[in-house]
Amino acid sequence: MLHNCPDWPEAAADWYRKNGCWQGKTFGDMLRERAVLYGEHTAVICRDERLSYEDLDDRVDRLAFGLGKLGIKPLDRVVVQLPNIPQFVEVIFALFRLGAVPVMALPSHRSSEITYFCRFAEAAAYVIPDTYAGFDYRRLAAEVQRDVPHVREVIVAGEPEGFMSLNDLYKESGSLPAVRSDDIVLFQLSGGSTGLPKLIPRRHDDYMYSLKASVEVCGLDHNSVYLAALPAAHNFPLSSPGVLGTLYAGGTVVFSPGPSPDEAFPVIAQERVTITALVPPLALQWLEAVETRQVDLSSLQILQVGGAKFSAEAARRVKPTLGCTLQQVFGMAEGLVNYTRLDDPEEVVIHTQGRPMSVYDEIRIVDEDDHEVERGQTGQLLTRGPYTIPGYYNAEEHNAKVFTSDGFYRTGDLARLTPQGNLVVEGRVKDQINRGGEKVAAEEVENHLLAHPSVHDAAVVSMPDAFLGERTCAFVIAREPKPSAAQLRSFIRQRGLAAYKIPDRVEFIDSFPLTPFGKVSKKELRNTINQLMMVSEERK
Ligand code: OOB
Repeated sequence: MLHNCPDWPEAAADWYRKNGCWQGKTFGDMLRERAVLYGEHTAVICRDERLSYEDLDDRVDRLAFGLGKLGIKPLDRVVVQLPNIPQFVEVIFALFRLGAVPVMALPSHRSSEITYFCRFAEAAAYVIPDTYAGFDYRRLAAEVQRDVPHVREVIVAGEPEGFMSLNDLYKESGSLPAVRSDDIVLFQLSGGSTGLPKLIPRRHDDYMYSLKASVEVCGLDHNSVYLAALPAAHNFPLSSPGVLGTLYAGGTVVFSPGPSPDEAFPVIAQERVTITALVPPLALQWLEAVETRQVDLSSLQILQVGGAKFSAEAARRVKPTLGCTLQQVFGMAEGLVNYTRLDDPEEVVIHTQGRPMSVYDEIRIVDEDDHEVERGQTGQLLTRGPYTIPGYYNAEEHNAKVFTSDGFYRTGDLARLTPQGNLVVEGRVKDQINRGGEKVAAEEVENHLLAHPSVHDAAVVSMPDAFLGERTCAFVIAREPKPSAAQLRSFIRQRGLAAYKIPDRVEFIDSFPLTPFGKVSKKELRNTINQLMMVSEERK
């Protein structure tokens, strides 16, 4: 058992077991069973490479054994930062089978995030590609290993250049340790609203249940072909139903080199993709692109859109333009996932973010005093259930704030319930910017800005954006010698922050507006940037 991972109360755990949510199965077992059932059926496709279920199962066994020989033990944490390539699936399943725990980093993370994950999770190893999207991950790994010496192994998919080659780890298989279904299967990362992202411990039992329920809602089976266009480590393309749900259903996962129409459309046509998932800005791009080119998207049955609010105007265009059913997905790496159903009336699919996928999900919509609001009123969304975590890893103080005494997770989202029981997301109370599905914790960026010698104070807020929905604006009180916006942005980049967290705009200000309690009024700052944007629009 890993320490510092809060568990469900015993009575709740018994109830979820008794009702068949938690079935006592591990991810290693699940893949083995699928290999028996689906043998030569294709599990994973990437460019010209095809892996059957049997091949995948065998490669995972050999890699698990090789990783074990290298010294990776059950419960060891391993930061995995791989793009959408078949090795992504092999590595995580090998770790699952070994009982080691992947920390699901995104390819866009840089030294600031990765060093923190390695340190906080006390990772024993770090798995990377050689290069991806023009970036050399081996340079990043060298920096990480220098700062965090307990990262004993850096394992490279591709040219290892002095590190350990992933290819060399596929050994003859031998015996593997027993893994428990109530162990942690992986750590997801929170979008966060505090200075540092939190680690989300998901267990075999609860994560598997989220796959089972997702697969049922989305109607996946062995004929389904899922295109992984978004970065597969994120909870949406990983498990809703995503890569893992597709394998659970015996279907085929196709990895796209990227999510743009140029990259994804030919793959959809060639592999007869039936379902894929996008964030709203990409869905907009696809809707535009399809108007101007000759593409065969006739195999596509379901387009899932989630991660950020999808506008009703864009939602309305999906069926007529792409010829497939839209499914809105409102989920979170902490657990709860809501889907519009495939047979929902059009108005529900266009105007709501769906309803919880499990009858065992409990939701409450409350006011500032935690009292439930009247049905239909907007309030803060709280949730508890068989696949929503009861607490973050090693974060006692934060957990006391973010979970109620009876175990509900405070999502930080503002939502209301329609008379039919669907949720509509109306905003958020958490100090986070949702940049087209990529979450930016204001405090994390503020802390980096404050590290600059000429920054006296900083406050990061969202500003509206037609394409991404929101972008980030940093308000800065500077001292002499005053830096330029470009200097501050480059300072942040050099501190090794993921590119999507670098402020889109920097505004210098003499003092911050305050709330009656004396806190910085981010609402006022959002109004200020809106007005500045309106003025510059009028000037155009
Ligand atoms: C997904 O997971 P995270 O952890 O990156 O972000 C969760 C947050 C939610 O609390 C909400 O603020 C926002 O992202 N969000 C949406 C949304 N889907 C997520 N806001 C409005 N409309 C939506 N459809 O983003 C995630 C995880 C699993 C499945 C889908 C999305």
